[in-house]
Amino acid sequence: MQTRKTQVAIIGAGPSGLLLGLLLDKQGIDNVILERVTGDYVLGRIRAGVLEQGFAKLVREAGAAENMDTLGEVHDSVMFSFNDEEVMLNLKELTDDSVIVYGQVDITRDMMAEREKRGLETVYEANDVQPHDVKSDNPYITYEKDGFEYRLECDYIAGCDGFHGVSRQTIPDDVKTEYEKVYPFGWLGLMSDTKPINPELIYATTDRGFALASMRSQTRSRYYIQVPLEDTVEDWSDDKFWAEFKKRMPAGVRDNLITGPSIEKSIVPTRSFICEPLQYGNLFLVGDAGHIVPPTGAKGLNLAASDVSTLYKIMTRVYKEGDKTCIEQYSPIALRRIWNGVRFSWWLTDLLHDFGDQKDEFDKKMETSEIQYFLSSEEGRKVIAEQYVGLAFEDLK
Ligand code: RFL
Ligand code: PHB
Repeated sequence: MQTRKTQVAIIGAGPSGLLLGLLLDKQGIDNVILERVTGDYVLGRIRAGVLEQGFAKLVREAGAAENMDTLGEVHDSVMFSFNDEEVMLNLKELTDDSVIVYGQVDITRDMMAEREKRGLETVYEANDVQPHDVKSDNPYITYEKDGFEYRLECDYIAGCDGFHGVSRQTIPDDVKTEYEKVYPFGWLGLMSDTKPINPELIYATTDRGFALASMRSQTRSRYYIQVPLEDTVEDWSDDKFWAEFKKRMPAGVRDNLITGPSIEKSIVPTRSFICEPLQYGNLFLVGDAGHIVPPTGAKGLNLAASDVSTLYKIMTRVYKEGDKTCIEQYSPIALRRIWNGVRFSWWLTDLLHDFGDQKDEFDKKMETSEIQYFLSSEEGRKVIAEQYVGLAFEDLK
């Protein structure tokens, strides 16, 4: 067994781990990332597309924003539609803020490249990653790579290993509480190299179910439709997807749809999940490792960013000022913003999707009435817009 040392050991080279690693490095804090799969595999996961300005600011601070700031598109508005009725939310007017459309794959690639440029170590294809003694002052991680066993000693462990990672499992069951809601549908996503149907994103509610028109650029579209949980990608040929998607777009934009071969198609289940607390001794859960939201409000990656922001400020204080008491602030600060994001995603998911038998005619009338109430007044639109662009990050005490 070979033994090595670092200050912060990071498990997972997704956006959370990479962003945290770059920020810590900027503060002179040594870190190593252990990732289970290859870099190419990480980049093969097509996920988020909408970044809050708070996330973008952190990426700038991390020194990986050049492409995002030149290729990312600033969106000042977002459209909601209810069958054929269109409602535009002008984010800029309502909040003086906006979002950036730039793919998770691209931001991940940019951060990987920056990490490599700075010579920071990422161990890809690290197997059997296992944190140990996380309650002690000398935690360590064991892993296997290319047939050799390693022991990575550290001061702190950042569990950035996503929903299925090992970090959360390290917190004993009698210490943690997990809150979960599983929704009765999935999202079928299709990516194609075609011009987007509309300049702004469209969140569309119809009698046939929900649909979302998003994009990665002016030549690449990302579209989603709500599908039954039992459906598989094989049930959906490209032609079938395009026909159904078109029917769910509002009449005013439907005819702008340009179709083409899919370059990716996948189905994701939808759920809300939160683990409390997010800190156990010297182990911290960051991003999807500690919480999941349905994609409706585009909050998953953005919540990961606020976790990273809090943890990196804490680590900076620990190493620069020698103040270890602040580590207790991680879980309460991170969770306050997470619960807000979870509530917003749950609310939008509830109002915009078809819940089939789970909702009766009365429930449906209540849904319509609630969304109309919010969208018909400036105050109501503001409440939606300020959550969509993202609430401010909380500072340490
Ligand atoms: P990730 O991205 O899952 O990365 C975790 C990494 O950890 C590795 N790993 C391990 N490594 C070592 N040892 C182990 N035992 C390990 N177990 C796992 C994994 O291989 C992986 O590389 O978590 P992270 O970094 O916290 O990032 C979270 C985001 O990926 C996620 O929240 C977003 O993608 C959610 N999301 C969206 N968020 C937004 O803010 N805006 C959006 O527009 C948005 N759209 C989406 C989304 C998620 C989607 N899916 C697929 C769930 C759209 C979709 C369709
Ligand atoms: C995406 O572009 O993939 C996307 C955009 C907004 C969402 C979810 C996903 O709410």
